[in-house]
Amino acid sequence: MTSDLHSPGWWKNAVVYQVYPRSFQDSDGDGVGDLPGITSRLDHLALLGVDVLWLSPVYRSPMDDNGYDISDYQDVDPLFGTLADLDALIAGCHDRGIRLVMDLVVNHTSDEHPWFVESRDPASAKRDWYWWRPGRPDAPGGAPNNWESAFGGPAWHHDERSDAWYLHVFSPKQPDLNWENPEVRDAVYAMMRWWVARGVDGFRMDVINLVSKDVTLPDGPLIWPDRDLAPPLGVLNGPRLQEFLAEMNREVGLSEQHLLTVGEMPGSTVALAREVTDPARRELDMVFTFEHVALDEVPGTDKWTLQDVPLPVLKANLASWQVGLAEVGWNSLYWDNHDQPRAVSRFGDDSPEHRVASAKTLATVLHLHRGTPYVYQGEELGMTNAGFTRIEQYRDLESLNHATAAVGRGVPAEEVLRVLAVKSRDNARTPMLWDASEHGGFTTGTPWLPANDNRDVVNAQAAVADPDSVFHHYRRLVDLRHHDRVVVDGRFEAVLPEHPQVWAFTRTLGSQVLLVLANCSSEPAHVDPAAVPDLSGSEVLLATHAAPYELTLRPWESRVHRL
Ligand code: TEU
Repeated sequence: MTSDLHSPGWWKNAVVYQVYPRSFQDSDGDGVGDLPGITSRLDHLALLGVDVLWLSPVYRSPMDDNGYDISDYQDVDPLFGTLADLDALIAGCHDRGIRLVMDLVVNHTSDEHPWFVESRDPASAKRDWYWWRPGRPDAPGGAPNNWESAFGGPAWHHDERSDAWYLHVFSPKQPDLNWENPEVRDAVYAMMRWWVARGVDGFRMDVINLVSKDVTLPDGPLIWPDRDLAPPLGVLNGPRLQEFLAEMNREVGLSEQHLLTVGEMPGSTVALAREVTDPARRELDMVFTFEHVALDEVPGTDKWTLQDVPLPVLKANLASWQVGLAEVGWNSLYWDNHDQPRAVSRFGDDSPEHRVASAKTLATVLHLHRGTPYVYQGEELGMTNAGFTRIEQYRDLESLNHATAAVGRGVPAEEVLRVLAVKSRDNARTPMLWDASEHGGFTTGTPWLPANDNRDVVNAQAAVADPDSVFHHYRRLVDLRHHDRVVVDGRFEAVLPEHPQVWAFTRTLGSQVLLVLANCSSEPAHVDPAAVPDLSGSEVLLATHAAPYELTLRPWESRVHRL
């Protein structure tokens, strides 16, 4: 059956659904989601109509970063189940015509991975598998350079055993692998082949553009006035990135077997993405850009600053990727994932009055762009941010480290909490809401993060029962993509790029033209009839509101017209 799922370029017609295992469905009452839980909910994905399940990490892990710190790449953590449970999930997906994509986290391992444990011995054959360096007396704290970790604090950890330092771009429990060493790359490729043989259909590659670094490990520019540490720019998009990607593709047979590959690439530009996703180069199928999810931070700072995003800026950013990858390459499309706040709270209006329409309109806009859309669990219900008001409610190490550091620098605690409530990764990690019961049907025990308060209104059971729900709107969008070639292949053209409220664009394939009109505001918006194609005689394929279809759009009203 699996082979039927793999034809060349199949992922261009596909919609991917991301599952964050910890928060999807608990089956054994320990308050943490698990593999049997996911398998028991596959009919929800089938009803939505998605083609691919991307599974965030379920590998053995000390769970410092919820499984993005892996201590055994070829086993399942007991918290989530067993390898047999994973085989059952893969089979359950394939039975429904859904492919399964694994999260591949190979920029770093856990510090408890046997490779790293061995490498702590300076005489070990694995010493060079990681970035061990002597300290530098003139660098902050005596570390090898001035890099700050993505989770705060220095990116180097001193190991007393050999009086040397190792690099960790993320937490100290996530030492970076040294991809310059061919043995490291061979070990990674062998592990990937093992998963392909087990039946997985592709890989989402965690921070894959960090695997090639500037080997001189140069100090970063000091851009933060209050810190002596700098962003580790030398780890991004290194000189051997494309060589490594091509080698991986060849050695694992990624393109050859038509497996889906998507590289998470913070700091990627359109130009780099175009090269990396050029099918002729056989590197990756698509990448995740970070540009549009960084627009709401103050430039030159970190993510913990708030800035309004004028609609023309957001539209222009997505349009630049559409245009840049129009002839060569392919886009991924996303609002949400396990690291981002909830889209309806961030880009929409999560008030009771506008939540449903704004969630639908954001979905319409995204899914009508050219590229492969990704839906993050609960997005299809219009799930909102967590609404935490106390630091004790947070579990994410990035959020907690930031709070400690910011308070230490004198930022008032209320201000820290205000920003966390908007930006913390835990906003996306509260339990999936299945029904209106105490923990939203996620667990019979005590959930590791509390279920959102609005589960009486926002839950899958209610959404499936209501033909006008956000869920059924997503289902129609998936269906439209599956049945209308113009959604997949049509050329993108922005309309009204400067309009402060309306997101409008056309998609054209041969004589077929679709026009998307979306009011991305909570006020009525007027569209000048002279500025858009003639709508008379057009067919409305999908809309948030019932007719009449006028050029004054109601708050968060959106429509897809076939001209
Ligand atoms: O995230 C990569 C990444 O760039 C993070 O710094 C991300 O931007 C940050 O969490 C946003 O605030 C990936 C994973 O998606 C994330 O969950 C992991 O924590 C991280 O890599 C390390 O594996």
